[in-house]
Amino acid sequence: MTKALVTGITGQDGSYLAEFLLSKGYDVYGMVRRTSTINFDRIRHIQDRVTLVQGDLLDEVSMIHLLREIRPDEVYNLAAQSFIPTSFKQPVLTGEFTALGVTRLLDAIRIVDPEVRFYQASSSEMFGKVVETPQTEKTPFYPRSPYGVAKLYGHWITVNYREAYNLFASSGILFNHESPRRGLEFVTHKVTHHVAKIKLGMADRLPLGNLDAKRDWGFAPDYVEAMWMILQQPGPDDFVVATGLTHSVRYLCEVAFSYVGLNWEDYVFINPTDIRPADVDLLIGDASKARTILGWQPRVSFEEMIRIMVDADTEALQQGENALAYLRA
Ligand code: NDP
Ligand code: GDR
Repeated sequence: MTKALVTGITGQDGSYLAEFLLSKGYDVYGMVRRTSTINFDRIRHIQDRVTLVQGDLLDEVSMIHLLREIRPDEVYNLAAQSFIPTSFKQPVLTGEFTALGVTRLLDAIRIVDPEVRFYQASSSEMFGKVVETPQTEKTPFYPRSPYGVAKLYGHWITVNYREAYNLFASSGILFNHESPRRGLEFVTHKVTHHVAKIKLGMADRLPLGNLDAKRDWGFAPDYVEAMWMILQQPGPDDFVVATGLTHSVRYLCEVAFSYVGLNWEDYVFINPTDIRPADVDLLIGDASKARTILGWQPRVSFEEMIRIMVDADTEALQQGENALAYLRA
């Protein structure tokens, strides 16, 4: 049985990746950090089929112990401080988790078992203030937030450990991907959750920041499949994973509100605190390499995904539970 260790298993991608690996017959281990209140909402339905182990990206020794105990064949590093506004408020902590955390894990792999196949969750945020459109694996980087800078470090240290120590260390440069399991602070889920609340009479306004920002938004379950495909290749490499389409936050509002028969302009207002010190205006990925080499392609369209998210939020709110309640088995 192939063994996989997933860091960040309690996050959006970790939960979908764990499900996907289980469906492929993997023995799945998930690294979780110690908290005073446990929040396993996203993995509750698979908790009895995965093994949760304690560790932290800040603590290299904890990861050395885990690798020695588990002896995984594949390691997926999805853990990170992943919210960009928080990275402006906590830039040093973001660097510790999202940048240096990658080195700690790679070093632990080098010490314990250099044969491990390693996946790094790189991000389209590394392109930031884009110098070329659409963005490919060869597009120069220009990050626009402490998060983007930290991800760029994580990306290059992965390349460096591949070249310096001959590790099977690959990265997926994933563009934004969303789902009903997305954190409520990210713009797609913020919008769909508010739309559901407004429709149900539980809210009457939606504060937002930059409506002109454009993103290449895909569906998270499609994207975790690409992560697995990247580690099944004969050698390590980097791949852009994206839909090739871009939409504005304004269009996101139009799609979500019109789905429940409402006009977004009646509810949305600009909240200055939701505007970032520096933003990324436009992202659109060219995933030709992933399509050709991995045979990967997205299945769910942006509009369909937003409708899925509005429906999931509406159902959860109608059940009188919190927005993630429908994830529980
Ligand atoms: P989430 O924010 O939903 O999940 C982040 C995960 O990291 C959580 O499980 C969190 O644990 C864990 N974590 C955070 N800090 C630490 C730490 N110090 N030690 C151990 N675990 C930690 O992110 P997503 O699932 O959306 O994204 C997965 C990865 O992909 C991230 O690295 C993100 O930066 C990257 N990415 C995401 C994209 C997207 O559009 N979603 C696009 C491109 C890249 P806890 O539950 O305890 O907080
Ligand atoms: P992003 O996602 O920053 O691209 O990072 P987010 O959904 O937070 O923002 C997308 C764009 O929407 C604009 N925006 C708002 N964003 C939020 N969160 N809240 C608002 O009220 C709002 N109003 C407008 C933002 O300014 C931005 O331009 C995500 C994360 O998952 C990263 O970890 C990942 O690496 C990248 O996607 C790819």
